[in-house]
Amino acid sequence: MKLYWGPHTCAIGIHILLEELGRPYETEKLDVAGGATHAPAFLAINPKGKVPTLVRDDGSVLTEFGAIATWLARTSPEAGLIPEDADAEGRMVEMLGYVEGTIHGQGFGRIFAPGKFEPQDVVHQATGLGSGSVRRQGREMVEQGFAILDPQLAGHDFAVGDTLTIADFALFYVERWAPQQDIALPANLQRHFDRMLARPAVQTVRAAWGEA
Ligand SMILES: N[C@@H](CCC(=O)N[C@@H](CS)C(=O)NCC(=O)O)C(=O)O
Repeated sequence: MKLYWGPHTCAIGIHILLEELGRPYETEKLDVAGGATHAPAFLAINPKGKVPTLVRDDGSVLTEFGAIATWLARTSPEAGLIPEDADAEGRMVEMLGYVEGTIHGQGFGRIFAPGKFEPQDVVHQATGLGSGSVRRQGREMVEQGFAILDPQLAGHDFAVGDTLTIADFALFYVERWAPQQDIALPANLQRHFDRMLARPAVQTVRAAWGEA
């Protein structure tokens, strides 16, 4: 299978998951910031124009972080990355949804691409006439999201309780964006981030991405 990824993107969580699972895979790096995901050749693979994109061995394409992570975990059941317990599984899906939809999609989305939310805001910033309110709103949403998640990790090593699940790889990628945007991680999330950084799979992928 083949993972399409780009520097600084959420695809890092899927790349780390592939390493953790020890499954054979290849990768292709895209210049996402330069618009490579919107080139016709890539849109023919994933019309959404997004990474992570996974092309499986049968040629079928899977998109969306949670879907890719779920499929990888379900097809490597020995890794135990999806809890058997229904309540814990529900908590895992809850965390995935909040990280992907709210903290990433709504919060960091406003920080990285304010023009998608309010084109005038970008004009105002460029001309010095405005305050960049969309980015500020995104920042507040991220901080609020982190504040909501932080108590859930109190006394736990992982995103959902005491065992590694696919939610850890999602939480990791938004935690990783925080210091890049000068956003302080609350204490429990900082501990989680540090714990993830110490994992060999994370170090392998960060080295491959030129970050370590
Ligand atoms: N809902 C998607 C979001 C993926 C996404 O936003 N990917 C970003 C990088 S983190 C991307 O490819 N952006 C390229 C673009 O929008 O042009 C998922 O969960 O996989």
